Amino acid sequence: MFNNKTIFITGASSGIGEACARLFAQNGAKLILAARRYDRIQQLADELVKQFKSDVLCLKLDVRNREEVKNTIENLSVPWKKIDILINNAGLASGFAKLHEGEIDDWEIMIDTNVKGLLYLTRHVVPIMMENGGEGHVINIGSIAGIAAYPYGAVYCGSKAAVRLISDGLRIDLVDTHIRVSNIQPGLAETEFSLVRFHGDRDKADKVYQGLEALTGKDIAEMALFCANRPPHVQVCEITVTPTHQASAQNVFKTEG
Ligand code: NDP
Ligand code: 8X3
Repeated sequence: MFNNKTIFITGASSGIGEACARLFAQNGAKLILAARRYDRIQQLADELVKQFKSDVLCLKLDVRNREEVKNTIENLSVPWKKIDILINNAGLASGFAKLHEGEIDDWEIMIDTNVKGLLYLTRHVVPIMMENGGEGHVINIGSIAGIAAYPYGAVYCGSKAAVRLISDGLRIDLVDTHIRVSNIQPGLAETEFSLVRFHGDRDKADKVYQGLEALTGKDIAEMALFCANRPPHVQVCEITVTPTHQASAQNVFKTEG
């Protein structure tokens, strides 16, 4: 389905990004996998090469580092420079606190990754798409946190609200091209997300998903695949997807126990 298409996935070392890598590989795409944990993406690449004979390029990349993003993309060799789809997935919540009691370092990490990192990648990849005849697709992983704020999440929610409007703005800027822009807004998905948010506290992380059948990374990857394989005249602007027992960020039905 994606033969000869190159998909650049940020945050491919875990969760939704890893699931996107697996699903797009299964569907014949060439993959550029980026993350800070190089060993993880290398291991994933080895698996995908074995399983699907995929063509994979691994990049150790911290999306917060503006120079690193610029140099990495500029230095891509010719066959890899034709990027068809960018999945801006790298992101995180760091901390869970009232804004006036929060750790400023947590805010810096979230805004630098979720907002500025996504902007840096987009700034350097979209011109490549423009050079490729104005064809391409930017798929951002936003969140239902970007639709309505919830307690103890003001900065994370703000960062994902930014992703929502940046996606809308980019779509406006590219309206006279064939480049599509999609914003996927998941609800609770069981990945390493909560472990990262609670700074490695496994008990707190597990409690987030207890009593609920949460989404999986694969569920979200399937949304990305759906956006990507629409006919060229169809642009999926936004998808909001939650577990069946989640109606909004704050309205979740959980079973006892
Ligand atoms: P994970 O923690 O499992 O994965 C996050 C990924 O982001 C990792 O691969 C991590 O790689 C990467 N990442 C984090 N910081 C950086 C950085 N500075 N540079 C490069 N890569 C980075 O969580 P998810 O898979 O759940 O999260 C993926 C996206 O989905 C995020 O944007 C998140 O906000 C969003 N989301 C998640 C939801 C959920 O409930 N899980 C719901 C809604 C949205 P590494 O550490 O190796 O760099
Ligand atoms: C992650 C989903 O509801 O924990 O963006 O913020 S939520």
